[in-house]
Amino acid sequence: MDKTLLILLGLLAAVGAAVFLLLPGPTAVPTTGGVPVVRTSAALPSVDGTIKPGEYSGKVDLVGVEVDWSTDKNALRIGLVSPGTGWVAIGLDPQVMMDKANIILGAVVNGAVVARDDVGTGLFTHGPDTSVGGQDNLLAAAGREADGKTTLEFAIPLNSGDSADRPLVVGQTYKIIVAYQATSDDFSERHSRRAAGEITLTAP
Ligand code: HEM
Ligand SMILES: [Ca+2]
Ligand SMILES: [Ca+2]
Repeated sequence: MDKTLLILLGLLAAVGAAVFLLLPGPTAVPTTGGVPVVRTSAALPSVDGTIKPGEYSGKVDLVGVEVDWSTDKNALRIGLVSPGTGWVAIGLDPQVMMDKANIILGAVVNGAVVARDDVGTGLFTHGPDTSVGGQDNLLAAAGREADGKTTLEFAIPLNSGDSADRPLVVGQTYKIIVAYQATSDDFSERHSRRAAGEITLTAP
């Protein structure tokens, strides 16, 4: 083989190895949201738009909205069932009223789920994390509308590392707010009913 070619090949291999070593390793949770890519196992709730009995470890009812939740090492999975056909939302760890809550909203529009990672931007306002320099950290979302009810299931990182979110710690109890719209899928439409409660994140 030609000597220059050998040197070139050697160089290529060295550069390849260097790039490989410099690449960041796989992170536990992706920091950009979007399409469902979630590690699932039989023991974990699957984000498929249907909540089966016993699928989640915790459950509470707030103004007619069923809230189910489970944690694993890195993620919080939530299932919501609202008595309406509009949007449904949960806000985690608000400071005052809606402010600073990590709000996830979802709606089923023409059979497809639309979900967004928001933040409480004031006492009665919220907006996408991306509008305040944060990221949409939804790992997965699925939904279903049937018999006048809306089911939303989603997963988020316990610690997104996002400036718009605060880390969630297993073992802690957090205040939550829940709201739904009876008929409108428009996230800027105010709730029909809303309530506050709390959840304790038990170990997986
Ligand atoms: C554009 C959407 C929204 C608007 C315009 C809005 C507006 C308001 C307003 C005007 C109030 C005070 C009056 C009332 O008690 O009804 C309120 C309270 C409240 N909202 Fe919203 N809201 C929106 C979305 C949400 C979402 C997505 C959630 C939950 C995830 C939520 C949770 C609450 C709660 C829990 C309260 C009561 C706070 C308290 O009294 O401590 N809201 N909202
Ligand atoms: Ca958020
Ligand atoms: Ca976020």
